[in-house]
Amino acid sequence: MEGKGRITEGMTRRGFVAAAAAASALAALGNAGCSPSQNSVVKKDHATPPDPTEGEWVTAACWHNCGGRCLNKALVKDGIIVRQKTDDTHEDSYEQFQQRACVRGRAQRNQVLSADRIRKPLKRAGWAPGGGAASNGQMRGKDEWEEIEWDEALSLIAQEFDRIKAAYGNKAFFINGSEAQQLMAAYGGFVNNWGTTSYGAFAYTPGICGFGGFNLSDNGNDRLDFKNCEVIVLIGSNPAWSSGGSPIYHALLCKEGGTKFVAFDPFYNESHSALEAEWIPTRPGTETALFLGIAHEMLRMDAEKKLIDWDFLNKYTIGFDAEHMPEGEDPQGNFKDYVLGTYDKTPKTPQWASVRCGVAPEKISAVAELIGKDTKAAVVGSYAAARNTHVDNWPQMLMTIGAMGGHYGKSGHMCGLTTNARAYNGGSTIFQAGSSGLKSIENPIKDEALCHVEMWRGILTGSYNYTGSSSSKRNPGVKKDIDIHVIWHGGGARLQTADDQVTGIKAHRKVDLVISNASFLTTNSKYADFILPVSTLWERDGGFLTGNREMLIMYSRVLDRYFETYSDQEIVMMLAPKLGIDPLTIYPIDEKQQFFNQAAGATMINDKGEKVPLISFTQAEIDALKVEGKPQDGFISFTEFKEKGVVSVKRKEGDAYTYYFGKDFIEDPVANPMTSESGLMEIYCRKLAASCKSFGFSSDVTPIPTYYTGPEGYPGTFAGGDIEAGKPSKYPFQLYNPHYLRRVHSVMDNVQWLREAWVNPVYLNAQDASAKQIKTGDTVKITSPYASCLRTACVTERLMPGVVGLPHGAWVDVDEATGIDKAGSDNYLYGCVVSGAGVSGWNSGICTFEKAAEELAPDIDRPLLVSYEENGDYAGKGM
Ligand SMILES: Nc1nc2c(c(=O)[nH]1)N[C@H]1C(S)=C(S)[C@@H](COP(=O)(O)OP(=O)(O)OC[C@H]3O[C@@H](n4cnc5c(=O)[nH]c(N)nc54)[C@H](O)[C@@H]3O)O[C@H]1N2
Ligand SMILES: Nc1nc2c(c(=O)[nH]1)N[C@H]1C(S)=C(S)[C@@H](COP(=O)(O)OP(=O)(O)OC[C@H]3O[C@@H](n4cnc5c(=O)[nH]c(N)nc54)[C@H](O)[C@@H]3O)O[C@H]1N2
Ligand SMILES: [Mo]
Repeated sequence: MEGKGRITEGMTRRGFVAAAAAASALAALGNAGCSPSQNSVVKKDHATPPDPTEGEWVTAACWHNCGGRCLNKALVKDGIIVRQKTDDTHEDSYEQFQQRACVRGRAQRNQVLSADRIRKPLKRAGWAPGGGAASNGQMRGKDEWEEIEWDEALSLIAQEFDRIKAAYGNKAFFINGSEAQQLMAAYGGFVNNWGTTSYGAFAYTPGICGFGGFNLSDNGNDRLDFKNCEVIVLIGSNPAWSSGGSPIYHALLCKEGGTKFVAFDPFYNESHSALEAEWIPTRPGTETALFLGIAHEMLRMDAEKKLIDWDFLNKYTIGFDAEHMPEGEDPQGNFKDYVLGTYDKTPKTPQWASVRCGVAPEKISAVAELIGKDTKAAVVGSYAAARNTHVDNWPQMLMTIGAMGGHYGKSGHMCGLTTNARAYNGGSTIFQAGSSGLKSIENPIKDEALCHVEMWRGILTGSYNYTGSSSSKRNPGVKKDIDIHVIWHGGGARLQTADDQVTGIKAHRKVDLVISNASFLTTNSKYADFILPVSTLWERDGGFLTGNREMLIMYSRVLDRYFETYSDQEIVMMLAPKLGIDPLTIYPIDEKQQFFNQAAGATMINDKGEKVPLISFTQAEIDALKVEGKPQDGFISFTEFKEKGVVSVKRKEGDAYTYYFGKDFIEDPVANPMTSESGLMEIYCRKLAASCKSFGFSSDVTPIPTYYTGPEGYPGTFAGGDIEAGKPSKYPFQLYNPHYLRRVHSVMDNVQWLREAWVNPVYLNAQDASAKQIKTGDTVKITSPYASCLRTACVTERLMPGVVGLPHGAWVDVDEATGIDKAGSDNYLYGCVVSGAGVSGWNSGICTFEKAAEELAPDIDRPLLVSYEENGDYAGKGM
């Protein structure tokens, strides 16, 4: 059919790249396998550097969820991007640092203009409306694709929606993505989902037990104070890889100022090496045991060494000892007696802890001594240690250790989270964009919502555990029936990034219709029936991005519309009338006006601590934008902001932005209580145990942070989960997922520059690998209780024995003949293990591994999933 390119097998994007290049990439893998390769097959791209004075530098969005949101500029000449650069808007200094882009940001044009960017809607060839056999669901992920006109695609979708709504009602629609959800709310409602994604056990517990906000690094002081720490104890922290922007720079300044770093981590990572940290290998998900051991040692040594801040415990906490229990509770249930083993006859000694967490007993004692009340100490980390099942009390344990040392509310002392783009720089955001002016439409369906961990199982089996519709209103879990017929991925990467992907694929094959709004043949798209190609932020009118607290980015349009791609809002605007909905009820104002509203409403905290308007506008600027608005005064003119792309502040000691976590509470706990029932830090927290139980998943959380285990994680590596008996299970290794430099979650996995630079191996400990005669570069098959995948080994002393590190986010690539994934998709190896408050246990996996029979090609040589011939015809392959 005219204009309907069929997709052919085996087209490789790199067909035109010299074979020699492929050979050199292979050679690089052979000698490194772990580290960036030295050669570059993309040198061609830089052969004749363009003249940076020709063309226009435009601020280009770097919008991905590493959180960095750094300054990225594109040199546009005659509508073509010829070069990229980063922050040179001011001199880099300690007081005002530059917001510089990372490898991914600098490779962004290779994403936006990638050969596999989808240009026109695609329909799965074997799909037909009507549901059941007509949808031919088992072919999802295997079928061919055909190009289809927008109008035809949206009409087919609308007819199928109407059919399904009439037959099954709105509870048949499982919808992701904010714009798609807005449309579906207007259409009568949809089934939503919820989960703990990043935060793990920090998602629901800190507020209940009085650990302040959990939001991105709120527990750290601001960056100017970090360097006052004598000691920084890291618990799962790798800013060099996973904190976009400046955090590793702030950490380095601490090191240069003489701060000692100690790191509890299964991996000796790039940050540890940069900070010259003392690495203490620690098994994933075992921190509660480890810190019970540390608490034991602080208690044991206190009489002699004065480690515990008793005044702090007595004034600001409840439940530490029998004398400070909440009224009506059994005094024997206090924390101190649990640690000392007074009643359960099991003192939580360093030896007891060591068996569980793998840390040598003498290290446990040494760290206990290091974080006493008279040392300026930070005990901080990311959510990583909380992204485990059966650790719902880890945040409370961490809070307890901080309270024992009195490490809150003062200079050089802190305890809790310091993570993502705001790591090493706590405190509220200085710059904020205004509201777009859109009002959100409430979802009429309030009595259904599936937890990420079990949502695919729920859709597949038709039964799930309902726990309330919002995180603030969890109620006792009840089994409910559900009958989903439509999955619409209007954003996010759920099928790739949520738990239990094997079941997820089956659930996708079961329903009548799957739609994916996407720019590439992502995992969501691969198992869909319609792919609606979305524009990227480089092709939109502008917007704001924020990463660390000291800056705000305003990006602009870099490219015209790319082929036939549209924004998610535009897609909703086109689909709504076909469903009988007036699009103006959803978007009464257009995207240009939304942008202006955000700009005009943007604020900053000035040097006196007052919130003031950020951007000034003249009438001429407003007219040029073709929007409605009034002139206003602000800190920076719209034109200057647009040209620079970034605003930031110059910091100095003692300025209005100085921040110490918990200071207000410490100064006056009555006037500024914590969010717990008592207003204090609850080391004994009745509500925490009750709340975790009410989800209906498991009932092992106790009012004080005690040690308990689940079926996987470290105990799962032993037969019957019995660590002390020591007999290995079928899966004797712990499996966990470091966030990887090549990608932002699943984003950019298809960027060839990054594939070449970061090979995405599986990290294996040297002893473990040599016991199986595996060396770096060998292909390894990793098998979990759920499935297997292939990866190339990176054999290293940097990973502790017994642990396997599979980087997070590779797009699954299942060999349909064997069921084995060739891409190393993390969630292909995770199942449905639900515990406590529904935490996704990304670091709680178990596995075994062996040398694989087949040799895996480097990712750079795996074909891109979709490709267009030079003449613009569609010629990719379906899988
Ligand atoms: N096994 C395992 N799983 C994990 C983790 C782990 O460590 N291990 N980490 C977890 C964590 S911390 C997180 S935060 C989640 C992240 O989970 P997700 O948010 O699902 O992950 P991303 O890959 O960032 O997905 C964003 C998707 O949106 C697309 N996109 C970008 N812009 C637009 C747009 O304008 N419109 C549309 N329609 N799409 C757009 C991107 O191309 C990408 O496909 O993953 C979690 N999953
Ligand atoms: N390049 C890149 N940057 C990212 C992302 C990305 O995908 N890619 N994702 C972004 C997002 S949304 C998030 S939430 C953050 C995640 O950022 P992080 O939480 O910092 O990332 P991880 O790599 O999972 O873990 C950090 C360190 O903790 C260790 N670790 C893992 N599990 C445990 C554990 O149970 N105990 C202990 N003690 N250590 C453990 C790891 O070995 C690693 O060294 O990164 C953000 N930044
Ligand atoms: Mo995250």
